[in-house]
Amino acid sequence: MKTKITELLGIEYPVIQGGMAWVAEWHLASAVSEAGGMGLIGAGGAPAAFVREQIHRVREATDKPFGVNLMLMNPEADEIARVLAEEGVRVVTTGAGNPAKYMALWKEAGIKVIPVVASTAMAKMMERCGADAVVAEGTESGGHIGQATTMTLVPQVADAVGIPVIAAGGIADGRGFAAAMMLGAEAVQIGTRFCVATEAVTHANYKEKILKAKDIDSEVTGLSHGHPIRQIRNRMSREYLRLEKEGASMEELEQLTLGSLRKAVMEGDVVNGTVMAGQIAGMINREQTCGEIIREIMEQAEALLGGQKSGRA
Ligand code: TUI
Repeated sequence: MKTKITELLGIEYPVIQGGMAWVAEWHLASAVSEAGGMGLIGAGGAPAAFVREQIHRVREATDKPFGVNLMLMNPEADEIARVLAEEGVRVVTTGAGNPAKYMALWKEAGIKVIPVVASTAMAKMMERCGADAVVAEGTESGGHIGQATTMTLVPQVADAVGIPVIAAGGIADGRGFAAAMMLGAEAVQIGTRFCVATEAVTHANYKEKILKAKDIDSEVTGLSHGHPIRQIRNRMSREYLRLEKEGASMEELEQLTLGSLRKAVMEGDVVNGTVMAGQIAGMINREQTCGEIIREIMEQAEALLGGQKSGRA
């Protein structure tokens, strides 16, 4: 399937992998890219040297295009931004902030820059700064989220900017893909389904939480201090919400969740750790390889978009 995004990025299918902290390292990124999508290394909160090493690992594993997601709250964001330019990474996506100050550096290095946005205002600002495309990420997504739903955000961002729009949040199969195209997207970004991919190093306990989750098993913490995080309900999320209701300070809440994503993803502590995942987790019931996931989504989407949907008219 050819779209403005497959052309821009030189990929076979308009499927971008989410830049999930801890989960999106070289195994997953290279597997998604090998399967014809756009694999991403998620810098998350990692140091710059780790990100550089991950870039080298992906290059050893695949010749296909891949990118890096820079989480802008990373304390080494400035250093990582320089590493991405030095390494000549083809594509950079950004999350959880405004990447304007890195734009000139990255454009000079020939990098395609795709900020993740959660509003039309941010999308327009990014277009003015020289972004090549934007990811419009709805509140259905896992992790750090905005307020607008994918259904409302994607068409409004598509109307607001001239650059291509990638839809994210609540998309995990060919139906979601086809719907995103109808809303004006040129590609989709998928996180939660890739989080349980065979190639993802996500701990088996974390994968199981996603595979067993039902439609309403996620909740949002951090609304009171402006850093909302969607995660699957567990002891940690309940404790956080209890403290938040009692008016706990931001410092106290930060202390509670320090290292909690790592604890869940790497150590498999899905009771006291933070299990970030999107609302679509309820629909994800099988671990599959990245190749199987992408093929399944594209076959289903092409049947729907080609008007070949079976059933009564
Ligand atoms: O970045 C994400 N999702 C994330 S990052 C993350 S790592 C983390 N770990 C622990 C605590 C906090 C974060 C987990 N999930 N998605 C992209 C995204 N960006 N969603 C929303 C935004 C966003 C929000 C506000 C982008 C820009 C923005 O602008 C604010 C500004 O600075 O003007």
